[in-house]
Amino acid sequence: MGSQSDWPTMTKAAAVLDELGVSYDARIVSAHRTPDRLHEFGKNAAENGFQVVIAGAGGAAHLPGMIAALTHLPVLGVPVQSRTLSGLDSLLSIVQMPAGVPTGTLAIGDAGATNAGIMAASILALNDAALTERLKAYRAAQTGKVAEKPSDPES
Ligand code: RP5
Repeated sequence: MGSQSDWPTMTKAAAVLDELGVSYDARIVSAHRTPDRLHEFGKNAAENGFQVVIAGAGGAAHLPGMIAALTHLPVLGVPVQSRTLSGLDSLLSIVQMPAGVPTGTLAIGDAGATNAGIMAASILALNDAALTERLKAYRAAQTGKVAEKPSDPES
């Protein structure tokens, strides 16, 4: 993520990965404030054993696109909800990548972070039968929580 201030959002991705038993490394890598760290991370991510990168950033959110420029690994971008433009700036900064440098772009905010975690797990599950089973169980449990009829709101 681009900043400590992104962590309340990105922790939603971490929570899903914890639940699905996927190991990860959460780091602060700012495209603007720590460009050398960004370059070092992106260039060496595959060699260092990473298989998927979830990159969350807000505002002028260049982090996901720059990581995607530096690695062939799949990069999932999470537009963090910004204070001034509610994350529309983050979304547009991430989603409009030029052809040839794909950055998967999730929804703005918590939903996007949660879905990035699930999507990262589903990519990894392609080569991991045990993870596939955990992912299927996660999805089934989610389905099982949806009632057919609404209950009355508490007064
Ligand atoms: C981006 O700027 C970060 O990803 C964050 O969402 C936003 C604001 O950062 P802070 O000023 O809160 O550190 O680089």
